Amino acid sequence: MASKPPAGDPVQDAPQVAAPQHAAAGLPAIGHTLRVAQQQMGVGRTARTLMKVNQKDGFDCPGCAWPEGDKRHVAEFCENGAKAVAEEATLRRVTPDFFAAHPLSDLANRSGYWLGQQGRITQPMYLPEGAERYEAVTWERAFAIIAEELRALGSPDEALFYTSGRTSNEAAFLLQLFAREFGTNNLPDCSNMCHESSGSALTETIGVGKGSVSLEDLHQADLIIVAGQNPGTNHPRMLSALEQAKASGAKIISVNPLPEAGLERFKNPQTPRGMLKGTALNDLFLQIRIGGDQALFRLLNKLILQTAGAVDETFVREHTEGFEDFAAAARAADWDATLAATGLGREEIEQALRMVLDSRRTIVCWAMGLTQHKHSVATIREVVNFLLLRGNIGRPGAGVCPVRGHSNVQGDRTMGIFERPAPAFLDALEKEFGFAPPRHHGLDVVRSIAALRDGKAKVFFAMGGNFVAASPDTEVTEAAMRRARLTVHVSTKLNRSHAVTGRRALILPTLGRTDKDIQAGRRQVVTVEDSMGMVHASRGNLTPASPHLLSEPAIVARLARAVLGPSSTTPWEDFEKDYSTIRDRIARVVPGFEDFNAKIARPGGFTLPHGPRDERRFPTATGKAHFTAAPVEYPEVPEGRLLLQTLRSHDQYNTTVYGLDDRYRGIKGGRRVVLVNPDDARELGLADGSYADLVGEWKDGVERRAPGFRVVHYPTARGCAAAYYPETNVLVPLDSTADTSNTPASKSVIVRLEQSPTV
Ligand SMILES: Nc1nc2c(c(=O)[nH]1)N[C@H]1C(S)=C(S)[C@@H](COP(=O)(O)OP(=O)(O)OC[C@H]3O[C@@H](n4cnc5c(=O)[nH]c(N)nc54)[C@H](O)[C@@H]3O)O[C@H]1N2
Ligand SMILES: Nc1nc2c(c(=O)[nH]1)N[C@H]1C(S)=C(S)[C@@H](COP(=O)(O)OP(=O)(O)OC[C@H]3O[C@@H](n4cnc5c(=O)[nH]c(N)nc54)[C@H](O)[C@@H]3O)O[C@H]1N2
Ligand SMILES: [Mo]
Repeated sequence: MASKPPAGDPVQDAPQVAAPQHAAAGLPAIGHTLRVAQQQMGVGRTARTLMKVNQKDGFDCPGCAWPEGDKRHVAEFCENGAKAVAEEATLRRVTPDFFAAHPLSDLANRSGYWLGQQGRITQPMYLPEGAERYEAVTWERAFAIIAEELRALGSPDEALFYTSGRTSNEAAFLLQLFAREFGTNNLPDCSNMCHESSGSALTETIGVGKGSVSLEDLHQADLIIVAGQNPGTNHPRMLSALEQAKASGAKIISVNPLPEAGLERFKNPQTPRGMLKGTALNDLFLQIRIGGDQALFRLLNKLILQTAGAVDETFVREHTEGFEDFAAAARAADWDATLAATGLGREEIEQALRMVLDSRRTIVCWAMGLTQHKHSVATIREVVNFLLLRGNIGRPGAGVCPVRGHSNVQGDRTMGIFERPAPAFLDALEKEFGFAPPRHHGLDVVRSIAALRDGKAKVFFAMGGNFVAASPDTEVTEAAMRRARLTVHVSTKLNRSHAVTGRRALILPTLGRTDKDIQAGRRQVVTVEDSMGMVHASRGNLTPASPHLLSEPAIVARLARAVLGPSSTTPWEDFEKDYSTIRDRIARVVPGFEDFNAKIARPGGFTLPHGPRDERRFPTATGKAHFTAAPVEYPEVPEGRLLLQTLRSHDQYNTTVYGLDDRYRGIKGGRRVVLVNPDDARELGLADGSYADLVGEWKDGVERRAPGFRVVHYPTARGCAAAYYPETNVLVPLDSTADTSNTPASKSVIVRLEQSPTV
């Protein structure tokens, strides 16, 4: 039997601390996986479900966007993928009785962990203006309420349509189509807080905002640099790829302020050797200061330029431009300034340089450690400079590898979920559907919050996610959300965004990836795109949590009919009945999807074209890849302050908290911890085990405080600290964002630590 959700709340946050671990996966991970899964799903459902994860006839794991290889294991999932599946396939239920027992004021006082543990939502729920409680509502009435509020707006641009990256290609395509037919490009998405900096930097420099490597490339590389990423927790299946690369002789450099266990040693649960000893992954660990990466890559570039024969001159001449300006900037890089920015030693950088020069095929992988800083776009452009210099793009074993987060975040963008759509995309939409899409840009996440705050946006509709908890500046965001006339969430599980609402609110419960989706008597499939541009089908196999759930495509189709009425000539009803008719339209609108339905019938799906990867064709304005020369920046931290990064524990999926442990980092039973270098802690007079308030310091002078964090002396880089998100989002100022991409700078928050009474 599956266990009951936790009864009490607020959750007792009483962290216990042990020494961090030095290896990831292995036997403990398997035991943990099965325990978590059975608690939520029971034994039979656990077996049935886990056997279908990432199989060619199964469903795509709702965890991360790491791709599957062509040869699949019987168990093609990881510990954290299994947790993601268990959260969704849980037998626990949130019914109208639950909402009758828990008024809004009660829900607003619960932790995100408690809310998530209550189970799957079973019926559409409505919170009328001034009401204390959500009440059950029919789908017809729910759509009528949304239609009424949308039609009452002064302009379509007063509505916001948010997407979180689990949404299928089919649902995403319909949502952007509906929003644009309604008349707005206000399509903020989780990408705005995630890999937007990667998209911006890559589009500017190589012409495509996506990664250029495949799994085979990783297996063939001589050198893989993993910068600002914790794959042991967030992309565990990537460790198998790194292991395989090492077996063929690759070297790995990890660049990180924290020594992450997964990068130290990997115990592959699928091989006997892996279970016993495991493989050491890191050949060199560069323990960089937060935000020092641009300076590091700039200096490496200077050193490459100074080495005879190190530059791939043919590639630079034939395929790039901007080399002279870049080279001048790189030559000006200075050892002392770099050592100060990075906190690294000269010998370490020289060792890295030798490894770079010894490698004929180099890949750089990165995630949030590079994308969530003020100078993130400039940092990633410098990574591109680094790869271009030695021709490491568009040939086997080499390239850029931004490792995406949500399982279909890359696909959602391909489908047109973007507040700044390319004119060519809108042209194609106009030609196919015969209406004139709005041409002016819409609002991203940060600008959407400002618009709500300023009363310029009035209806907020979310296709998944947990906007209120995932966004920066929690107090500002929550106050902004409360000003909305209507907030609507299409959700599988309860979260904070259902408790912090506009004047009226709706919760629309939907099918998840694991659920069987039947429309007009026929089983439907949806499709997703992984981090490496592979598109494939996903088929859920579980009986849905309740007969009242609608699929995401069905919700958008019915909403569109309710709002647009007979004036829309789009065949919304057909789309709902048969998703292959949506794919026929995608095939005509989005390049690379020709013969979409035929291509996904092939097991494993197909790979989207990528000019730089496939033929060194760079679709920039000039047809060449661009070297760039931004000034080097790094965060300047005043005396007595620390630079805080807000990151994930091993037991969470973004704002969904699976449990209160962070096994690899030695933390148990609590999340309010702040990891501080022991030398910094001593200088600041903070004993291990004492408690401190984290107080943000930002130019607006507003005090942002996160109280009661247990200080943990931890081997992070000097001057740096780390604490979990979303508890620390209260500290991230809304206007502290990356240049160009406008991504919240949630990895560089200047804080002071104030002793707080022991809690
Ligand atoms: N189990 C699980 N899987 C997930 C998620 C999850 O929450 N749980 N989330 C998904 C999503 S949406 C995403 S975007 C990804 C996130 O995947 P990650 O980016 O791995 O996630 P974070 O926990 O934010 O870790 C950031 C890493 O960057 C390092 N870092 C921080 N600042 C710097 C810096 O300035 N320089 C360098 N070089 N390193 C730095 C941190 O120490 C940490 O190792 O994972 C996806 N997969
Ligand atoms: N401080 C700080 N803030 C951050 C980050 C950080 O590192 N630090 N990371 C940022 C990043 S990288 C990201 S991607 C964002 C994440 O932001 P979001 O994507 O908005 O947040 P999630 O926590 O992933 O959303 C979880 C909710 O999605 C719903 N859900 C789950 N599955 C489905 C489904 O199949 N369909 C539907 N309709 N709903 C579903 C459930 O109701 C669940 O409660 O957070 C960002 N915020
Ligand atoms: Mo993300």
